[in-house]
Amino acid sequence: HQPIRRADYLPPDFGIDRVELEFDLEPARTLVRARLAIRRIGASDAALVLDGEDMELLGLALDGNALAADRYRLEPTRLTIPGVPDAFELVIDGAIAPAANTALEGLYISSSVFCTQCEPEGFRRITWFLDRPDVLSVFRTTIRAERARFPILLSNGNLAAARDLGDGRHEAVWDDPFPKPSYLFALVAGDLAVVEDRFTTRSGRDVALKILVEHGKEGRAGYAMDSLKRSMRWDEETYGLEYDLDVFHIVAVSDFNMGAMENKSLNVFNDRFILADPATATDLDYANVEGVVAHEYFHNWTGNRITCRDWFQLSLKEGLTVYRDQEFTADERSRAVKRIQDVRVLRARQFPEDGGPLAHPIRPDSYLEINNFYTATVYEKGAEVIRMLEALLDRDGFRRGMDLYVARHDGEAATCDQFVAAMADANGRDLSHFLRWYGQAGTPRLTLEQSHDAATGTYALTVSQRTPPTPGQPDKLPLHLPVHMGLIGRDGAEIPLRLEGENAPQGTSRVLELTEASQTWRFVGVEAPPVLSINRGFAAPVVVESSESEDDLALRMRADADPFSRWEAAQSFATRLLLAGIAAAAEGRPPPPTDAFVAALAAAFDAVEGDPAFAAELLALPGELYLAEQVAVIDVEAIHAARKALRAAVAQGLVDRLRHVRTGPPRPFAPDAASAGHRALANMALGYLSTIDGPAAAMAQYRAADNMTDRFSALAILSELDVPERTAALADFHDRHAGDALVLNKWLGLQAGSSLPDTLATVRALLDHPAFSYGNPNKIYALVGGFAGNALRFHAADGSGYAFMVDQILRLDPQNPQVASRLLKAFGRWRRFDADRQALMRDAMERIAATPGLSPDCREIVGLSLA
Ligand code: B3K
Ligand code: ZN
Repeated sequence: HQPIRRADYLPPDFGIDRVELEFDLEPARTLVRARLAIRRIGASDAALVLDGEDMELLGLALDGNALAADRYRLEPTRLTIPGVPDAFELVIDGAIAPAANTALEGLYISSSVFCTQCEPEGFRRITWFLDRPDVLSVFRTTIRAERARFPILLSNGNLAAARDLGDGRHEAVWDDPFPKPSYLFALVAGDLAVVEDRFTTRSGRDVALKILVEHGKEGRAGYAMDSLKRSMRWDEETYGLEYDLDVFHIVAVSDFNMGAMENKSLNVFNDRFILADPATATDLDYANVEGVVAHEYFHNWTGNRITCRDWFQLSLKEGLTVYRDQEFTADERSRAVKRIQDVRVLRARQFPEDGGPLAHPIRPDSYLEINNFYTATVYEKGAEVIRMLEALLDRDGFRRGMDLYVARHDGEAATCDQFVAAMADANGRDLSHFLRWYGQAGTPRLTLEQSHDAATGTYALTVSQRTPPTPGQPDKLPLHLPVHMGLIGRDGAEIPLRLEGENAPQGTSRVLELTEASQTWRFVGVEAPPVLSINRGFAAPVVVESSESEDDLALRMRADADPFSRWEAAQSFATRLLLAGIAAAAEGRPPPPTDAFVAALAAAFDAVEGDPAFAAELLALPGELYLAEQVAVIDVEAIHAARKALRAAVAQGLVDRLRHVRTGPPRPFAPDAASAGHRALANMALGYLSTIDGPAAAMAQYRAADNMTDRFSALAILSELDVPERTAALADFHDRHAGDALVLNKWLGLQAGSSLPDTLATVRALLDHPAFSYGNPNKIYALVGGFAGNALRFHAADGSGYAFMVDQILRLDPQNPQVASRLLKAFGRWRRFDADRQALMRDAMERIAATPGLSPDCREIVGLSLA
């Protein structure tokens, strides 16, 4: 396995204009015939080299003539045919074994349903092909299967024909008129229930919407359908982008490596992102269903109509589509709360990635296995880069850029450069400096210098940037980024912002453009030293190193006009105390005084009465992963202890307010954001109060709850307490939901994430529980992944957590390398720990590296991690 490099990109030697596929489906052995209309591009006399893996070749015919074995060369990953004409038809007969496909790439079976996953390189497990995203073809797909077991036969596009074959089998033919790369191909066949609705596009196209789920789960597809319709409307209203076929299918399957897949008109979903009802789904599940349904739908334009030239451009579609789904949720729910939640995720997952051995730019330069690069950096930082363009060009300018991008590249496979060029050209801007974001890894750090001259009423702000080195990139260049800021007076009022040389103030919140290593801005008409509010809305994905006083933080917590910055001020204040507490815990000293913070939090809390969702975010202390990033040497016990101590102090200090939150009449369940906000705050209060009152209230809520959010929140609180109620509630929850895999995954995950000391023993025992299975990625992520995310127990000082994870990874790698390699990333930050843990983690990874037959997926991650 040689690394693939971005710089080596060459256009294909051949195009495939038309693909006709015929499937004779049988779980053990499926026959696939591919009829390809191939045409040489350019003047070379290159041989035709098709990708293909894990298939049996049954026959090859070129323009109707069978090819003898000496006319081609078959190797494990490719099929080479030299001396082909400039235009010809190739017919390939092959056989595959879907029932034996445990990697869940290509054609496989999930609970008796045939389904496919072709992105990024799964199509080459279905037939031999130019399996690269810059080869766009029109597909016709014929599916034949036994009618009783597989009454539903689906592929991309419109149904062209269906007939009975007389022998208990039937056939369906699907035509997709839009040229697409092979990674967007999909096929589904099985016995599924159909939930139907309709949508009329704004130009009057009547679209049939069909969501297919396991029989009996029809009642859990309503929220997904509603989300789909709202997404379709939103894309029309926000970007003028309409759906383009007469049918849109979503199929929910239970065995799926990731969240979902945007195959043209036939999205395939992990069922956890479709199924939701009050008794089984939490508010978070509802929000995830909405977000993922929207994300996959939005790919129809950003991904499918305009696709990627090569996989290095993955962020072209993923960063942009994440940005679009974030904006959809912001419009549908609360913009401030959505921003806070996205920043939390970015800081907990992407910042550590960007600061460790797996750091890579949003457009990577090389890979061994592209599946390893579906990362928080490509997705979430990629979305932040798009968001910065919006901040720099403003909303209208961004929309002009999107319009030009679509007009220029519809029907093409494009690059990130072309996207940025469309943004630049539509706005008459030079964005060449901005492009550095695509090539430079690492999280920039901003430092600030401020001065105020009372005599002239001038306030000067100097912002400096520095990006720490990352593997392979020792020296970093300054980036072009928006500095979204405002100034606040001591009275809490926003100060009008007038830069030196301007005739009049331009609002109270503005976006400055930082392009140099260091830049200074002077504001006039500033009578007294102001309080700076910087990186409002988290406009740039950076760390701001600030030494703001506690008084300024407290002022911003209650008075900053930007709600994100209010939350951010609270997080900064809490982080400061927690870092002091971590140092104290490590040295066995008492924690620092918390009165000033608690008072500021109380005032900030009082100022947001009426927005419970936001109040809940204010009360949520920085997480352990985030805190781990802020210290020189990670001490998981000290982090856990410090956080626990601050939680207790906040509970004591805010006890009256917390109790007040818990009063009031019960509200009937509704999944909307406002109702969810009330539950979020009530459950946040319950968690704090349990540190004072013990388990009784949580147990009472657990028993009385009429929805999963309240029941599961109570269970999560109990699961952190070493009390008899814990055991009782966990047992009850299991029995109540026995047989419901998605709910039992929550149960597995909760136990795997518990901070109680016997967690590893529990997890080991659960490996043998009927609710767990190594064949299902959701269960693996819940139990084994849940344990890997349990910093306290995974990093147990005796190395038991590491040894356990190595066993699990090695067991999974041969059957599903994608899942194994995701779990392996848990070892990536090993250099941040103390010497003993470093040694244990290195030994663990070396054990993996020394395993014969290790997948390229795991080999790449372990290689990068140890380098
Ligand atoms: N595009 C797919 C991801 C495919 C990942 C393959 N390992 C889902 C999404 O981002 O919408
Ligand atoms: Zn996506």
